[in-house]
Amino acid sequence: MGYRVVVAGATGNVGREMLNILAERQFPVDELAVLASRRSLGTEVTFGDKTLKTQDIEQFDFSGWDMALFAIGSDATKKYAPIAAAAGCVVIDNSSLYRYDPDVPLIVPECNADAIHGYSKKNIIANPNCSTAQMVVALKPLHDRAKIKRVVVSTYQSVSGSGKDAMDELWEQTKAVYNPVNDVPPKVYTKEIAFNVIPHIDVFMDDGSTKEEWKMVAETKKIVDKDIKVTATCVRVPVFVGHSESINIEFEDFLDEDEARDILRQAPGIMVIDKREDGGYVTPKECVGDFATFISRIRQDSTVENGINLWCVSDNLRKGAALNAVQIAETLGREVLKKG
Ligand code: 2RA
Repeated sequence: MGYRVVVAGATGNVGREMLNILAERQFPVDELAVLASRRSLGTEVTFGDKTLKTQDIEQFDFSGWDMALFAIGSDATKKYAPIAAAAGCVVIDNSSLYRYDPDVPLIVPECNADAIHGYSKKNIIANPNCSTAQMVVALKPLHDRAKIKRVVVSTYQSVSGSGKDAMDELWEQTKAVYNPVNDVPPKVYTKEIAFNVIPHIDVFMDDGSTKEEWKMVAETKKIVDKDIKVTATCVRVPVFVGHSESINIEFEDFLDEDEARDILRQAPGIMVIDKREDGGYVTPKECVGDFATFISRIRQDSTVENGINLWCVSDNLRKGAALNAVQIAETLGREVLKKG
């Protein structure tokens, strides 16, 4: 016996990946409902070898459904998550709405699966921000061995993190560079993204950081350890899918680069590709469609007493969103609901 599963936001980048990954990982689905806004009503989506028509989330009755994977943004989540939760359907939410709520567990299964038992306070579980998810998968095993004091991270985030319109904008602007007649002014972003980088993701905060950078700090503290100091600079780059991160880590205790590499090699969800030669590292193009968080360029930072630098790449639609949400669903099923 399996689960009655809802995917809300099934026509978006993340919603479609949720369906792909539920099928790829053969999640025990007895029945599946795919929901969308009225604007996308009736759109067909695929789940394995099946084609399903989206239903109107406004009219949907969540009672009797085991779990709902939400990829509908914070505003819609604010309206529908409490309705689903009150109907007894556990919500696994990809928006940022509940991530910082003390009554809602924020889960990356490789890091803090046990925290899932706190879901029953609101019947909601939060999925982290994409740039946080891939980073904490690397930080947690190293923190367990040598206690992290401080993290300095620079991200190189793909446009799919902003959705389909941003991917179209990159594509059209890139084409226009070779065909100047069709000037494509910025719409999703504040500046041209083709052949450019933009040091601004989400809104600016009072201290000069952006909300994306604040999220990485707050979420790392909630998932790994509240005492870790994190400072982030989040940058949008002209890549379609795949977030990259340059991560500098300072530990309480010394950690040799070879031991760090061995720890990461054995850590769940991580693939180490790290050779000090041409092509001995991962780039975003190579991570697309993969479940793994790839780690390269592991090396001592000799400018501080106990420092390590590394390069981290992962498919932001997968580990950064849909895969992590499905892994939460797997953990919920295995550890809590125990059907199937
Ligand atoms: C981004 N992390 O990359 C944000 C939301 N997905 O745009």
